[in-house]
Amino acid sequence: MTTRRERANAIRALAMDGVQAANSGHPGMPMGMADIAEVVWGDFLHHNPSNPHWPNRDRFVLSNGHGSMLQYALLHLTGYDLGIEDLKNFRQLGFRTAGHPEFHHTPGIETTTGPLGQGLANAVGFAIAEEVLAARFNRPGHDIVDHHTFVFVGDGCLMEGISHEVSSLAGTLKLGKLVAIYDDNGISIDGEVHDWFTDNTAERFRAYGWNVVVGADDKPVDGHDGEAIKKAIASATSQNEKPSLIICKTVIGFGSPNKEGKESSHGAALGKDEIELTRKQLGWNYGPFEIPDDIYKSWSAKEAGEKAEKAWNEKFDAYAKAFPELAAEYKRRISGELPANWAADSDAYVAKLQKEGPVVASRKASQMTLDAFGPLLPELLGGSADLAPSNLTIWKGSKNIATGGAEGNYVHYGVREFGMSAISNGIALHGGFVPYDATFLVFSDYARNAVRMSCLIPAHVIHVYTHDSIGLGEDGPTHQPVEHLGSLRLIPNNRVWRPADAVESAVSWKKAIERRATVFDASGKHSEELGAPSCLIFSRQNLAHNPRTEQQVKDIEKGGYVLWQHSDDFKAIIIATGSEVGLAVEAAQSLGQNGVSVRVVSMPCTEEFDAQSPEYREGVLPSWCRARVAVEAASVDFWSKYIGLDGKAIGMTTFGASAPIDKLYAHFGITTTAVVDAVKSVIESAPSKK
Ligand SMILES: Cc1ncc(C[n+]2csc(CCOP(=O)(O)OP(=O)(O)O)c2C)c(N)n1
Ligand SMILES: [Mg+2]
Repeated sequence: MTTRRERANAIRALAMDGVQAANSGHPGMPMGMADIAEVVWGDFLHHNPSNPHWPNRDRFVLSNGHGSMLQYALLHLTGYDLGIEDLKNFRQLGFRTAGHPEFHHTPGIETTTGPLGQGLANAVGFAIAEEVLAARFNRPGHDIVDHHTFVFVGDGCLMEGISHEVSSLAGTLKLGKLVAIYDDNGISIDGEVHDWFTDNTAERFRAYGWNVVVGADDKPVDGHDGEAIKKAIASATSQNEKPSLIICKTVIGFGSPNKEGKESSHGAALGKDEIELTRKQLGWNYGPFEIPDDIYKSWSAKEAGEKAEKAWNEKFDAYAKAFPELAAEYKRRISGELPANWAADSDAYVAKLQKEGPVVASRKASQMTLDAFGPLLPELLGGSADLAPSNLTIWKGSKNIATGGAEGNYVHYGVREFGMSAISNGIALHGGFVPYDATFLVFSDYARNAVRMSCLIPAHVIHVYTHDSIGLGEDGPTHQPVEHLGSLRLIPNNRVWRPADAVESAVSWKKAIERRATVFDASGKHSEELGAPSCLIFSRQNLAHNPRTEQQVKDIEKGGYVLWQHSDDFKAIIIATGSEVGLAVEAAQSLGQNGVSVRVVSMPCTEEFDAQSPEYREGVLPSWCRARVAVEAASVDFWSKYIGLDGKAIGMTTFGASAPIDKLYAHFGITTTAVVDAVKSVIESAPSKK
C-alpha cells in the first residue's frame, strides 16, 4: 500500500528532476501543490487517460501554468500517452512538455495556460459551457452532460484583474460545478506577498457569491493534509448552487530543506545538492525519474477511467434510444461538425443579399446575418461586454443563459472585455459551441491577450468588434480605433475581416463559422485541423452596396478580389477595406471618366488573401503595377507590404477627434479627392509597366 504522501512525492520528484534536467522551470509550485493534486486526481477527477476526448470528463485547468511539471507528472502517472522521455526532456524542442501547458501539444491538457488569471477565466468558460449544454440536452433521468471543472490558481492569478471579472460573473451565474483551489503560499516572484497582496480572499469571494471552503476557525485548509483536502473538496462538490473556492495554505517548494517557503524555489532548478537533500527529507530513495512500480500502479487511472467512460457510454445509449434526434444532435455538436444544410443555406443567404443589396451599417448587416444563420446553428453561444444595443449582437433567437433554460444562447458578460474573451476560449475548448463575443473595436485592447490566446491555442472563437474607425463620430478619440486593425492582423493565426457592405459582412461570418487551422503537434510531424478564431470588424455608419458577379461573390472568401475596374488596361490599383471601399470605387469611377483607368481591390481579410496561391494573388495585385494606393481609416503603416515603396496609403497617422463623421473624414484627409490625387501622383512616380 502506498500512502498519499508517497504518491505526492512522486510528483515532487518528477518536478525537481524535470526542472533540473532542463535547468529551467518552476519546481516550487508543483512541490507545494502535490498533496492537493494527489487528492483531486486520485479521489475526485473523472477522466479516462486512454481517451482524453471523452466529452463528459471532468475538466482540469492549471491556471498557475508555470507549475506545468505538476500537470505533466499527473498526466504521466495516471497513464496518459506522455512517457518518461517527455518528462526527461521538459522544455525541449519537439517534446510534449512545453514550458507552459499547451493545448494540442500534450494529451490531457485542456487549455494553454501561463498568462496568469486566464486559466481561471477559461475554467469559468468550461463551467458555462457545461451548464448551457446540460440545460439543452439533459432530460429527466438522462444527465448525459454532468461534469465538474477543477482549476488551480495561485496568488498571481488572484492578483490579476481578470480574476475579478470572471469570478464576479461566475458568482452571479451561480456556476455550482466550478471548483477553484487556491494555492495560498504567501509567495510570488518578488518574495513574501505581504507588501503587495493583502486582500481578504475569503471575504472577497464570499462577496462574489461563491461558496468559500476553509478549515476550522475560518483558517485555510492545510494543503498538505490529504484528508483535510478531501473533506474540503467533498464539501465543494456536494452542492451545485455556487462556485467553490477552496483556500489551501501550502509551503512552496515543500520538502526542500533550504528552499521551501522561499521565492528561491519558485522559478529555478533547485540544484543537484539541494535535490539530494530534498530526497532525504522526503524519504524518497529513488534515482532521478525513477518511479517504483507500486507507485505507478496506485496512480494509474486507466482502469477506473475506462470503466467511467463505459458507464457513460451505456447511459448515452439509453438516452439515444429515448431521444434519438437529441442524441444525434449532441454528437454533431461535440464533434464540431456543421449541420448538413449549412453550406447550401448560407450560400443562398449570401446570394440573396447580393441581389437585394441592402444599404446598412455593417454592424446591422452582422445582426441580419445572425438572424439568418442563428436558426441554422444552435451551437452559436453569443455574448457582449454590455453594449449589445450598439454592437447588435442580439438576434431574434437570442435568449439569456441566466433565464433562457434549454434555449439559453446569450451571455450578458457585463463590462468585462478581457474576462469575456478568455471565457470564450474556455467555451470553445469545452466543445459543443461556437462562441462569439463583442465590444467596440477600440476596447479590443482590453481583451488583447485573450485574443492572442485564441490564436495560439487555437480556439474557435468569433470576436466581434464594432464602431471600427473615426466613422463612429462624436464619441471622439477615446473611442476611435486607429492602430487596432493593424495590431490584430499582426497576431499569428488570426483572421481579421473588415467587410465593405452587407454581402461581405455575411461572408465574413460564414468564413469565421467555418474556420479551421492546420495545427502541428509538438514533434512538428503530425497535424490536425482545429477550429480557429476570427475577428469581425463592423462599422457604425451605413455602407453602400456593391454590385458583383457570381464569381466576385465567391471571391470574397479569398480575402481580396477585384471589385471594380475601368478597363483591363488599368494604370493603378486602389486597395481598400470596409467603409473606405465605397470611397475607392467613387475615386476610381471619377478617374475613369477623366481617362485614367484604375482597378479597385476590396481586401476584407488580408490574412486570407495572403493564404491564397501566388497565381491568385498575382491575378489580383499584378507585380508589374506598382502604382498602388491603399485607403483605410486606420494606421497607414500596415499597408506598406501591399503598396511597397512606390505606393501611397491614405488613412490615419494620429488619434482621431471629436466631431460628426463627415467633418472627420474631411479633417483627416480621407476623401475621394485625396484618393484621386494620390492615384495621379503614383502613376507619375511609380514604375508601372507590363
Ligand atoms: C500575466 C502574467 N504576468 C506575469 C507572469 C510572470 N509570472 C509567472 S509566475 C509569477 C508569480 C506568480 O506568483 P504565484 O501565483 O503566487 O506563484 P508561486 O510563486 O506561488 O508558484 C509571475 C509574475 C505571468 N506568467 N503572467
Ligand atoms: Mg504564490
